[in-house]
Amino acid sequence: SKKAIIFDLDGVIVTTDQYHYKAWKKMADEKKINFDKTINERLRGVSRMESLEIILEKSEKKYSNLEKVELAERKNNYYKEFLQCVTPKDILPGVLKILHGLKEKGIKIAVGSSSKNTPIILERIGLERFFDAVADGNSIKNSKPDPEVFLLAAKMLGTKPEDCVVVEDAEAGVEAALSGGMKAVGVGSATNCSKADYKASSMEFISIDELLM
Ligand code: B16
Ligand code: MG
Repeated sequence: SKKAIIFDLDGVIVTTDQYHYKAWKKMADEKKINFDKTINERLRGVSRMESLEIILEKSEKKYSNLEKVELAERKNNYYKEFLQCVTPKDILPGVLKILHGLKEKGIKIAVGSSSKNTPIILERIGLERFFDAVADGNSIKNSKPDPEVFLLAAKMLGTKPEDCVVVEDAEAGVEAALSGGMKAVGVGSATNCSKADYKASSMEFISIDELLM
């Protein structure tokens, strides 16, 4: 059976995915760039600058690198304002039960997130000292679908990739897990992702035995 579970953060542990959407939407509206929930689905698990590039596909204006950095910073400032109202109530259904159950069984748990805001979010939801390892956007060069963040988490745990299961809400994250040689469980938005080894609409409907398949 598997020895470690690596959890994505936004959209798996906590509902911050809606705040990413709101913050990008505010920036896009100000710049009169078309942006909607369908385009937003492509941003799940993708880094901040790569997300901006996807949004700018709909823009007639060409932005310089400096302007792009400014737009990304503007979005991140909006996002950080939304993060100030995040509390433990934003932890998604079923998550705490699974996390405590895994701990009781002595199974290692890690976070593998593209987000540079991971430390702030974990603090806001009161889980900053809960995980055996945290790999995030601050410590990687290549974001999902590259497996770097999950391979780093496995290394920090001292667990071989083939003994890890990743829980993801993003297609890019499922691909990252598989290309890192790990199993992938798709939840939420990733329920549509055909490549996932196992799928459930919410963590509420996954048992520990199913995670350890
Ligand atoms: P930041 P995850 C990802 O987090 C989000 O899904 C994605 O929408 C976001 O662009 C990315 O983090 C970077 O976030 O701007 O906070 O560094 O799903 O990998 O936990
Ligand atoms: Mg996610």
